Amino acid sequence: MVTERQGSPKPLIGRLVVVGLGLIGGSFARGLRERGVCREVVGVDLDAESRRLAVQLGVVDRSEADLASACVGAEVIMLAVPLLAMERVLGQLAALDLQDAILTDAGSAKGSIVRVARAVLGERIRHFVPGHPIAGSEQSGVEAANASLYRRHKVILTPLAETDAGALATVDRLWQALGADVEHMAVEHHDEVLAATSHLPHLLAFGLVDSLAHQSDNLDIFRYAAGGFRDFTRIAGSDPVMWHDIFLANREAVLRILDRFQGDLDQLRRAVAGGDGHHLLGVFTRARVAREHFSKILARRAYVDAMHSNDLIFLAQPGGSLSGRIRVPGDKSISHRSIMLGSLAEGVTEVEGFLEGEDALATIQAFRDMGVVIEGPHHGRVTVHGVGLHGLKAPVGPLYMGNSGTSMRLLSGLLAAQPFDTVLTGDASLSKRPMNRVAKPLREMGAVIETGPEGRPPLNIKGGQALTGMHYEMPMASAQVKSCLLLAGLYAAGQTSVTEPAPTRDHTERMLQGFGYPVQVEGATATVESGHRLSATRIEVPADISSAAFFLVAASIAEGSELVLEHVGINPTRTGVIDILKLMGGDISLENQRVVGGEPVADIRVRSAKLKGIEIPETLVPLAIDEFPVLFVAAACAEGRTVLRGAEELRVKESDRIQVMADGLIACGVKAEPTPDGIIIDGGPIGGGEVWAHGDHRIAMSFSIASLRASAPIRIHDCANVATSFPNFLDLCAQVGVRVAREGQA
Ligand code: SPQ
Repeated sequence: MVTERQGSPKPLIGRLVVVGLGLIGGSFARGLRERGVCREVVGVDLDAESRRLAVQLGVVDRSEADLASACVGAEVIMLAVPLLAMERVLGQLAALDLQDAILTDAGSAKGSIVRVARAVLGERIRHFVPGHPIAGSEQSGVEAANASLYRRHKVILTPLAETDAGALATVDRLWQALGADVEHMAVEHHDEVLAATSHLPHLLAFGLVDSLAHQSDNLDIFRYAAGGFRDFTRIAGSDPVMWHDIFLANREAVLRILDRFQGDLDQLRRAVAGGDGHHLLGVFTRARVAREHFSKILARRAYVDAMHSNDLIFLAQPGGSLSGRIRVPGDKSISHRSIMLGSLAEGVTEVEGFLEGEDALATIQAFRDMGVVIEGPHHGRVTVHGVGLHGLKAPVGPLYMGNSGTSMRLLSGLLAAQPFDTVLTGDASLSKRPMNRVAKPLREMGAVIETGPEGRPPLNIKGGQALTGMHYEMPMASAQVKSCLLLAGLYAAGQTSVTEPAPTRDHTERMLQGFGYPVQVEGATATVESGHRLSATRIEVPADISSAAFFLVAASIAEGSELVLEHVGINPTRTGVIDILKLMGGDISLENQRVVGGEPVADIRVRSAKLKGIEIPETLVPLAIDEFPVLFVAAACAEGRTVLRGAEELRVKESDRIQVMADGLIACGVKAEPTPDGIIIDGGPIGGGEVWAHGDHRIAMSFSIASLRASAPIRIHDCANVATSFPNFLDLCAQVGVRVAREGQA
């Protein structure tokens, strides 16, 4: 069957010659031919049957056995022969008059090919563009040639210093025409990377299968081999000749990674022999999350499902009422701090009720990167094997904080005092948030910190500085700044005290005390002194009032609702949302109040109520700072006008929460007017509409709740980051009667 060329765009080049009509060369030829990228595609292969099939299948226009006659008038020559045949083919090509033909190749190791090319091509090396498509299939031969093989696959080109820019651009365009994602890399770097990511795993798979096959009880080994063995050794089914070529061609780089791996393997062996469970647990817990962690960093996203990294849409249906009893996930602020202080403590800290949201996971990962062994989270249980105040180790790369401002700001205080350098990075949203609020006072304590432009991330923190305690009058009410400085104060000479202009959440102060570290709190000032230790403890994280807030508003605005939220943290520095809703006429009562692990907790009963607009007292702003997006929804459902002032901090959260909420409310027909430090909202009917969460979890959830009083569906874009603080939000919504789901899954 001959495949017809698609359309007839102007060809990019004249004659393409593909030497080697296997899967790789055949797919390159076929893809370019079908797309009309070359005026003629000529195939060369020693095997007559491959040549015949290539023409018959439409992979090439014609095929030749003789390299010299095939290459007459060639504009681009692609070498897709086995690695160890490259030397021979390059030698033959060097003897031909190829004019200005561009040479390129598809070999999996580059150093050896480049060495040969330099030796045989002389001046013509300028026209050589080494390349490596990272694609393949278990099938082989020209019959498997697939015009789409390279679509969305990486192709690495390794241009040399002398490579002609025009030649490189042409090869770039050819791969791009096949839909490949082309990157450039130095030859040595390519070989190092591939040795680690591809060659070493193949060596291990071949080696393991062969080693087990040699053992006397080999039949039993293979008979009882389960999925793990099959998964691990799948690649031992690859083409032995091709892999033999690769290992010989990329010998130096493979040996380097193999030696490093052997060192790590020896350490594992010693740990097994010596019963060193701590080492084993460290390796296993880190490895378990490493793959996912790195893909998150590469996509520069928060810790959310790659499938939904771009635009996860929530579709919220109008109307409904709420009933039942639910427990929302653990408090985010307390979860972060449990990992930080647990890591710095001496002994093993057990955490219950941990929030398995993406922000708190970023904090766990950061401490794992600094050598702390952390088990879990599993059903909210985390075990932190503390290393003491001076036991953190230098991470090998930047610490990635995803979407989490709390992780970045609190960690900066801690890291400013470590003996090693660190770099803190984050996703697109976090990279826009102000960090001078922590960098400036830390510098006054002697820290050396560089920020990105305008005081934004990344933060480059120079280690080995001797910090000195100081007194700091915070210009803004921020628990993150306060906590950052208190953590730095654990290492600074003398006392460090922080005075806040208004009360903010005091989880750091409470938890430090819970770990046995003395903290003095007098009025608005908290003080720590270095020289004490943290002792491991048990932490029970209460349910997050910031997550409960969505349901407090939901049950208040949806007629006929009655809901109980269990075990919610009601730390007085966090209960502004309850106070504000009560001032608006909300029907909320606290039941079964108790203190758990130093934090007050209650079950909260909420019933629907006729809300009225109010002027929100400015003293309540820091106590409800994260709940304003959903309080704006309450205001939109209230009778009369609600006015918020003194809340300019809302403009520097995961999004500009004043503007983004105002835009969404207006899109739903609500009268909302943003002001520099707040908003004015006139309650009234809510229509349906299309709104954008701008990657801000709290905005996405707030508009989901608004639908309860909407007259038509609300479509909410960019909701993936809901997973940063409230991973099971949609499930709990469904459980209590809020009809919101991922679009397409209602
Ligand atoms: O961690 P992050 O991204 O800064 O999270 C937010 C949130 O809405 O979840 C703020 F956007 O919460 C902060 C909160 O606003 C968590 C926090 C803490 O744990 O110390 C303190 C508050 O921030 P700030 O800037 O007022 O100190």
